[in-house]
Amino acid sequence: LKMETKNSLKKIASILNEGDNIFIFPHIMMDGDALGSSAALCRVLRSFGKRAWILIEDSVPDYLKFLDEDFCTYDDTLIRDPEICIAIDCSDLERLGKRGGIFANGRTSISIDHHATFEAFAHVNCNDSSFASSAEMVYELILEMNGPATAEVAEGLYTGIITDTGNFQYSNTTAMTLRRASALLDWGLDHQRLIVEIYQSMRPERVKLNGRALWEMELFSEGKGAIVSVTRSMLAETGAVMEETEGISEALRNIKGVEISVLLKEWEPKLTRVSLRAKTVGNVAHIARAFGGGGHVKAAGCTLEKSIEESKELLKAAIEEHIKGLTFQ
Ligand SMILES: [Mn+2]
Repeated sequence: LKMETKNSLKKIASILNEGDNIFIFPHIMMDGDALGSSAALCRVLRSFGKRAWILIEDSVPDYLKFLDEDFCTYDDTLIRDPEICIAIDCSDLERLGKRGGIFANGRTSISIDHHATFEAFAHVNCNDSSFASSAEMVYELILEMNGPATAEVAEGLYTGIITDTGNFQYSNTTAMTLRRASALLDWGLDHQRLIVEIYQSMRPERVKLNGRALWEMELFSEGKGAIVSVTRSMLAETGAVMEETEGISEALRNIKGVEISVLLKEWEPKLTRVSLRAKTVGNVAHIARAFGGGGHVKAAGCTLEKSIEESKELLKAAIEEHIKGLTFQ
């Protein structure tokens, strides 16, 4: 049975309008889009007098902490019998981590997502990869709900938009993305403050780790592939944590001629997390899928139960193969 994946946001708005006890689920290892969209929606639901919480299982990254104004909880008993469970920015059930069972307990479950590799897992699914961010879908949802157009709601949505488009650099950026962003500025959003919170509040350890890791980058496939590893020992050397590798694969992709960049993270001795980025014609969702992962055409990821060295060889071979099949303009 193939599930309907293109339910309308209008339909979701009417379901949310009917419910009073709502759990929101961003994906594990939340990013700016998952948490920003969730925070905006949570705020709107509460403004209507509903009980809404963002149920999480891992920590809120430092650069996003400003978004959590008592929205996030680890306590799944806060709402005993949720009428609605809504997943945001989750391409499949695995992205809910250990919360899958709680999600399924919702009398109505909803999923809003913009990943190209979506697999329906809720009662009501709305997946549309023409949106650059889930935040833009939630923006449209909030309009359908006649939610308050305030600076506070705009903050979460704008965070989702800028982080998922690389500040409007990525090819997923559309005219509609810019129109929505523009509308959010009209809502009174403090753009400068947001940029400082998200991008200009790094720990010095993080900047050091970036430099340490990038120093050992390797180019392959005649300079079209670039790969870098972050090992546990680099963390010890610099005092940074693994979450502070965000942005390293983008930095690699900035190199002239590089089409595909890879960041390998030594999560455990036999567990390597991989971030993949493509620049123009490459499709990293395709590569990630071959290793059981997924994501977007130009930004994807996967996890290998292998050492960082073994993972590196496997990824390099797969990317080399992929690059050979590409036609560059
Ligand atoms: Mn997203």
